[in-house]
Amino acid sequence: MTRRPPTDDFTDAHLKVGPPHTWAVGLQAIEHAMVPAMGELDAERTAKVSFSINHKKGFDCPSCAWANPDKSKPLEFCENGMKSVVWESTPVTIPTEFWSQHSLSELATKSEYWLGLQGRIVEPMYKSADSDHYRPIGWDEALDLVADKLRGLATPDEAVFYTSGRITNEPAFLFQLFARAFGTNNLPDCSNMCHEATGAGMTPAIGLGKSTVHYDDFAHADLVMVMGQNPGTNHPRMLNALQDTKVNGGQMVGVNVLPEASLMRYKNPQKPIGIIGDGLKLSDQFVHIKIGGDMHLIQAIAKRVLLAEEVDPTNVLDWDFINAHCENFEAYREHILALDDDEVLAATGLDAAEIEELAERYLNSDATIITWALGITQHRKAVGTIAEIMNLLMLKGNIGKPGAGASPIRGHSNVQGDRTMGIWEQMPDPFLDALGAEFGFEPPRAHGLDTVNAMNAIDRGEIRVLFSMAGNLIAAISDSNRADSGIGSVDLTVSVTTKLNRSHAVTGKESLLLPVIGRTEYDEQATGRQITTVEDTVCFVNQSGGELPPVAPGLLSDVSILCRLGERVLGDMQIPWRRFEADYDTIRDAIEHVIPGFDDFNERIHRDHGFMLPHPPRDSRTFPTPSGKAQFTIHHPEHVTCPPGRLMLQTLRAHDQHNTTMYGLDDRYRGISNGRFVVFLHPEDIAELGLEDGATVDIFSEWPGEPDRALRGYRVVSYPTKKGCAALYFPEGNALIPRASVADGCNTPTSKQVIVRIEPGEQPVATGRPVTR
Ligand SMILES: Nc1nc2c(c(=O)[nH]1)N[C@H]1C(S)=C(S)[C@@H](COP(=O)(O)OP(=O)(O)OC[C@H]3O[C@@H](n4cnc5c(=O)[nH]c(N)nc54)[C@H](O)[C@@H]3O)O[C@H]1N2
Ligand SMILES: Nc1nc2c(c(=O)[nH]1)N[C@H]1C(S)=C(S)[C@@H](COP(=O)(O)OP(=O)(O)OC[C@H]3O[C@@H](n4cnc5c(=O)[nH]c(N)nc54)[C@H](O)[C@@H]3O)O[C@H]1N2
Ligand SMILES: [Mo]
Repeated sequence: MTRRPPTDDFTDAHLKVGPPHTWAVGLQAIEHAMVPAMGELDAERTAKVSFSINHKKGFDCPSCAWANPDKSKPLEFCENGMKSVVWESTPVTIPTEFWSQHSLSELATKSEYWLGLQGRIVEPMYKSADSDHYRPIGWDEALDLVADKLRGLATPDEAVFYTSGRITNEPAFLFQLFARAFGTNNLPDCSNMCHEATGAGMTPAIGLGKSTVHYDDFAHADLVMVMGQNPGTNHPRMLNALQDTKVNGGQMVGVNVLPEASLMRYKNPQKPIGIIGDGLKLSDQFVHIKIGGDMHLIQAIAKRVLLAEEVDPTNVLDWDFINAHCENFEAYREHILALDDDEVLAATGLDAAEIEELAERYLNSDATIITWALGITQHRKAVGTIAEIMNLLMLKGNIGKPGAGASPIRGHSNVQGDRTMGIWEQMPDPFLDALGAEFGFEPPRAHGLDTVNAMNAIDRGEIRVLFSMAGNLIAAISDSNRADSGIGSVDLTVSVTTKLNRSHAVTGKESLLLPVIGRTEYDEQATGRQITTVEDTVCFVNQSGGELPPVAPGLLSDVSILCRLGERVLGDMQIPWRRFEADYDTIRDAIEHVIPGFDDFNERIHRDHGFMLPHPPRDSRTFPTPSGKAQFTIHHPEHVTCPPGRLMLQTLRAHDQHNTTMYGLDDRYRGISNGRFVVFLHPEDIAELGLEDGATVDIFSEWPGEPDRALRGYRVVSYPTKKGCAALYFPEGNALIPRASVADGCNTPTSKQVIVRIEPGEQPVATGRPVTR
């Protein structure tokens, strides 16, 4: 039963708004997961994908980076993981005539939903500089064209090599090797727009930017603080871990601008108690904070802890930990004790009793985990906020002890692994030294371009080739209209991809689409079937190997494309591209030589199917900072206030989307169905703006010296967001985010902190894309 793709794009004509849910995941979630799967795949394909997802020998779920429990349940997947898998393994493919029927100009008017529904791309496609259409091209011709363009550049820095966290370790390692052997560190990735602040905030504190917890720590925590994260939609299997915390007597606190359903109650679809009854209460306290108030909140808790220590100098702080492992405590103490309490209340929008209650919970807990995601990382002061989370944890020795730790929850399934593999525009010298020694070349040392800087360089006409390994940079980056107009200056854009997205419609002068096999499909090479590997958010590396036949003959793997290109461009260097393509074990051998922690890589992957990477702070309380000690660091919070009549806007994900991919048009837990062009506003803000629930509005953002950015025709939805804080969906919201609005110290767009003005609008959005000028 194969569904045919729609010819018309969607509209919001049948949008329905109901009350938000107060619980997440239950029987309905399983139904939602299975119905589309059965509808689009044949029964055998469905059974195969659902039983092999996230199993030791199956494929790694491409949806998110959440960790697997040690013993997989019979069905270790969630509704959203299943949607992602069905979306990829659909048997719908794009017929050749599609490309002559639809020009790029037309495709550029379509929504991501419509583009993705057209099905899998199954032949390499080429658009020449004088055409508005793609046409089929052979693999050899396509790769020769890329090689010619790269070899013809005046300098390697005229090329940019973008990666999305969809790709697995082996292609990621080869991609950065290719870029550096070619001569550039221009390796921006989705992480620049995502958790960059996490690495930048954690590394000065503990020497490393990765989670200090094991999966099992959730079961042993006294307190878990879930900050700026919507687990029910974006990491649904994390609710199982939070359930373990609660069942074992621990407490949970949600800190968020929105009362997300999954922070309130959980009905586990894989346990009988989840199917009947009200499910499990999760948050013992919900802290309804203002956008950008988290640094003030963390400092206020720290101040309360330090004041308690003055009363009882022996029992509050973990002096053993601080004395043995930390530096700079006294300066930090002095700084925090000077915190202005009134400023805290204004910046957080909380009252003193709420902060006191949370501080008491922290004081009384012997083992605290703080988790966070984009509600913490996409703000101007994101880096400092994360550093303050580290300070707070260190006060009570919550690093490297059971049930405790810092737990950034990463996004893409392998975004953390890609970074480990060297996807970063500023990899440190020890990595570059080892890479150069392994392959006999001198890697470039000057830092390359991150995503914001790469897009700015594109705007200035400095980039000739943009090569994207997965992803949808044009839709994901801030300032959509600048991205759309700037990209036309690039000579060639190349996209290695499974399905069609906006970056394939809004392109450089010439454009190539190189279609690949997906994670659910097997990868057959000269020495037999290959596996690749991924690293999850708690540093566990596991294998991934698909079991479905590729959706069409003639697709290549990510690895094959890179090896064939490497051979063409860098054939005279000592890099064994052909051997790498034939046998991925040889790529893993190279990774083992270059990257610490991958000893006996092949043996452990083939024998045990996975292993934990070393993490000195977590494993032995050793800190790879310059002095060998953990550092208390000092940060100054900023209370960004909106001018009168303005609101602070965040852009976030609906339940039926994966970043720029739309699986459907519902945001079930928030009560939205059949549409996307809504702006969530607090009822009092609606009244103060003289608007009404359901009104049509235009939304503007302002930036000094630049014309207003606009998003027109949105529908107002009265919602229990924090007063003064608005929300609408990404990626459409990128139209409002000025390119220059970035986080201090890591250049991440402030996707959750944009000041906007909202005015009555005339026309509701009529097609799949809103008007943005
Ligand atoms: N199904 C699905 N899964 C996904 C993704 C997907 O799109 N779909 N994306 C993947 C990726 S790449 C990532 S990075 C993650 C993203 O995972 P999340 O970070 O959960 O993603 P968002 O939807 O952006 O939600 C951000 C949350 O932060 C809150 N928030 C916003 N501003 C603030 C603030 O100032 N303070 C506090 N305390 N809270 C705030 C918002 O209300 C919202 O609940 O999910 C990954 N998993
Ligand atoms: N305003 C705003 N902007 C944001 C965010 C936000 O919250 N607000 N979030 C940011 C975040 S956290 C992230 S991570 C970025 C996401 O940025 P990206 O990672 O660039 O975007 P995705 O939508 O995840 O990319 C999906 C595309 O990957 C390709 N793909 C999927 N599977 C495969 C595969 O197996 N192999 C290959 N080769 N290609 C594949 C397909 O072309 C698919 O369309 O967006 C960022 N932008
Ligand atoms: Mo992300």
